[in-house]
Amino acid sequence: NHSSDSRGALIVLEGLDRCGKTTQSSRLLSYLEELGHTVESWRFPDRTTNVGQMISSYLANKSHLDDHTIHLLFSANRWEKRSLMESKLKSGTTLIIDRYSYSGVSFSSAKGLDVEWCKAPEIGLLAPDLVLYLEISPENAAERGGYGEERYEQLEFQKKVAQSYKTLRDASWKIIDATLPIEDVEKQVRDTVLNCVETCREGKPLSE
Ligand code: T5A
Ligand code: NA
Repeated sequence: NHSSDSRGALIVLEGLDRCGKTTQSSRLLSYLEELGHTVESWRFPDRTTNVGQMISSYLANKSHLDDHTIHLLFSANRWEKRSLMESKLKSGTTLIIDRYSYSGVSFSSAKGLDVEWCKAPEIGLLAPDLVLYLEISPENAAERGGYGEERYEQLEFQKKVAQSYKTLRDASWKIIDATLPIEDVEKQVRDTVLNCVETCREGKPLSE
């Protein structure tokens, strides 16, 4: 029984490679659907677009790109979804997004690119209402299934990414212990999102 202009929440999952984002976003999607919310799960990179295919080929080590170039492609991939994102949120759909601008900045700055330069192309994208950071040590993540298949899945690099993420934390972040069993991680996620979804429904403004 909420007003017609109530909006959906923009919920982002972040963390090192293999921290469990995909697992948790599909569980969160089912949970919110069961509660009667309109919800979609998205992910970045969105590999279905032309830009996304260039990114996917780069991540699979099938192509090589300058560090600045790939950074801007990741950002462009978010920009190409921005207007759809805004219309979904405004029409009341909650979006659960697997990686967003924080990934863009932390992975590129871990390569040594200037952090302010990395942030610049993200300015004007929609700001998340909640960032769930699935915290796990790089060593622990490396023990999980499928590790090492893509470009950035290397222990020494993931250690640098973890350090960059630490410098990006802000008030929208909630740190989740991602080393626990899947169901326990899920419980922490559930406990955090409901309040956020409610605040957005009640009219918290969307920001950039
Ligand atoms: N990137 C991305 C940038 O550099 N810039 C950007 O702007 C963006 C958006 C691709 C890469 O691109 C970089 C970051 C990445 O290196 P991706 O496709 O999201 O990004 O790649 P990953 O983060 O590696 O995604 P994965 O699907 O590989 O990992 P997830 O989603 O974090 O983990 P998940 O859920 O698939 O789980 C991994 C394994 O662990 C198990 C699962 O069963 C699975 O086998 N698992 C658990 N095991 C024990 N306990 C738990 N609690 C577990 N949860 C899951
Ligand atoms: Na991966």
